[in-house]
Amino acid sequence: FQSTQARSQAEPLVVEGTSYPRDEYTNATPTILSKLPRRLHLQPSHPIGILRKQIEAHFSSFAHLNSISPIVTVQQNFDDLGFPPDHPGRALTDSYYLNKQHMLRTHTSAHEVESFRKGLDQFLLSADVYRRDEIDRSHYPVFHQMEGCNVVDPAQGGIERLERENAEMRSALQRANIVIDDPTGDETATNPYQSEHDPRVARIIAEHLKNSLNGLVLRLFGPNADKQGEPLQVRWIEATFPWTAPSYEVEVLFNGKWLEILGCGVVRQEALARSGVSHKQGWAFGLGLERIAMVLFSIPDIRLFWSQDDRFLSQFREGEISTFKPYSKYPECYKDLAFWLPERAGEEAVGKAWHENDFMEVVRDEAGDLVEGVQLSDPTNENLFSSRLARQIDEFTHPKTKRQSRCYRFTYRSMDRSLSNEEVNLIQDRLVERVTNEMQVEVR
Ligand code: FA5
Ligand code: MG
Repeated sequence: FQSTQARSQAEPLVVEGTSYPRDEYTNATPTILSKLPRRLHLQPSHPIGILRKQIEAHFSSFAHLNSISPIVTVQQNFDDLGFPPDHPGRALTDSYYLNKQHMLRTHTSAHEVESFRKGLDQFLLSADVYRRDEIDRSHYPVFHQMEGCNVVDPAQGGIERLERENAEMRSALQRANIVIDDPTGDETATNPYQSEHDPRVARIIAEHLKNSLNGLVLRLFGPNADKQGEPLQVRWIEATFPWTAPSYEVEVLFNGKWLEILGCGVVRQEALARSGVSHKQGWAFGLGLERIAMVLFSIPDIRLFWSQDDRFLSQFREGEISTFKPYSKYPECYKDLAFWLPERAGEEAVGKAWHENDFMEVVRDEAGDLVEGVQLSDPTNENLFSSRLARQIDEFTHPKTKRQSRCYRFTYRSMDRSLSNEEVNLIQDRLVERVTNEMQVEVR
């Protein structure tokens, strides 16, 4: 953005007492940086803190790390984990950078290598993570993840220990009211064991990972399944992460919907070697705390986690999973905005000049949590809002000039109070001004 560049040579960015010289990568906004001190996962009677403690109780023999700064190097977040240089996650449109070297972590895996290097073998690490994204009821640019890692030294009887624990966990799961659909079973052509692993050992580690996580899912979701007398349903899906092989995702059926709760896998020996512990082997997972908390506490909107309204906060008690009772919803207010995208020579240039996430960032910066959703819309057909189909209609290209037009509908609503039309107009006016000045679009 021009405004960021204009400031670039001036004062450095000061975050949590450290200063970071700005450069062409700097894209972390004040709105985003204002979330850093909140530390929701450390609050004992906040749903995110309550859920964290429940999972820690399940992995009680693990070390529990909870106060690691969200500012990491690009090396920690991507390079150490083997992300290729052209991985889309690295793009300025997807991640928040303080500068070329420093960023807000996009996942808790950013701390795996340094933790292994410190000699940590079994640990849970919970933290706030930051990603540039769309705006809706289940996406927010800050959320919380928990990393879980378990590595052992085969020369110290580590594999035999995993085998003993597998036998215990297997029989506990057999007695439980759970149906596990796992077509990922042994290695497959598309999800193979690592070539440097003995297949017997790789199988033991993968089974230990699966038993541990099936047990966790049972502990978190099981009581709800019991109430209805129906078994809890879990399914395992093949996945890919640059630092694990084989890799999986886990989904849980809850209220008739499959919910993706985590990604995981057997840690690649390259990552362990980078940590100076190439003699160890083991597994890692990363789960999303909001996704699980929304379901367990019946919280309908991800923005509520950030509410400081007593009607939200007073509903939760340390150590208790309770059902959230929505308080009166304040009325919503719609605003439409249509504009032409900047004109560029080639199509490639257009793609580079305009990215929707940049637009969303300006929206978040001006409207903060008052905006509930922003959707491409067709002003002539109300029913198309929030549908992916709407994109085809609302990305209109002028047949002669080839200019592209966009129409967005903004839904404004406060979680805590009634918004006046004047207040919303003021926000919308500022927003239009910034979009016009900074993104070279022409409002229609
Ligand atoms: C990861 O972030 C990997 N670091 C997970 C991992 C760890 C893999 C260790 C292997 C070993 P992913 O981007 O899929 O993967 O996110 C993991 C979980 O975070 C998801 O399953 C989901 O529960 C949660 N999550 C991801 N994006 C969002 C979002 N925008 N809002 C809320 N939760 C999210
Ligand atoms: Mg995923």
